[in-house]
Amino acid sequence: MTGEARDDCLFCKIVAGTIPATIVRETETTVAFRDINPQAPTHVLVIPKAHHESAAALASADPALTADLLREAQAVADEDKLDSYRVVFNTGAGAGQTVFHVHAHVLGGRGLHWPPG
Ligand code: IU
Repeated sequence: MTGEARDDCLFCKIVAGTIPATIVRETETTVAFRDINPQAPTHVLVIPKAHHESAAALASADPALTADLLREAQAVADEDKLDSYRVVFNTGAGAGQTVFHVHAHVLGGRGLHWPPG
């Protein structure tokens, strides 16, 4: 069920501390950690501690928690002193989602082109 930790979910394991991650911020509801395969000087993933599969599922289940992710994205940008940054929610395998525990990619520290490809 959405919201409950899953034994087979890598990001639930990062929340639980059983898989290592370079955590940069933690709140009551969220964890932010550096992506292991960074695509920009700042590439941080902000996740809810509760398991939700996608941004869409999270927005339906818990709008306040969705807002927490976006506030934390700004906090990450502030800590890394970014004037501008991009937040990406890959949603669905066709869009590149590989981990089905919702995560906001926070990218910055270099020029970011549009369209992203
Ligand atoms: P995606 O949007 O689902 O493709 O993003 C998953 C990201 O999780 C991807 O950028 C991976 O490099 C990253 N990641 C990580 O930071 N730590 C991990 O243990 C695993 C994946 I597995």
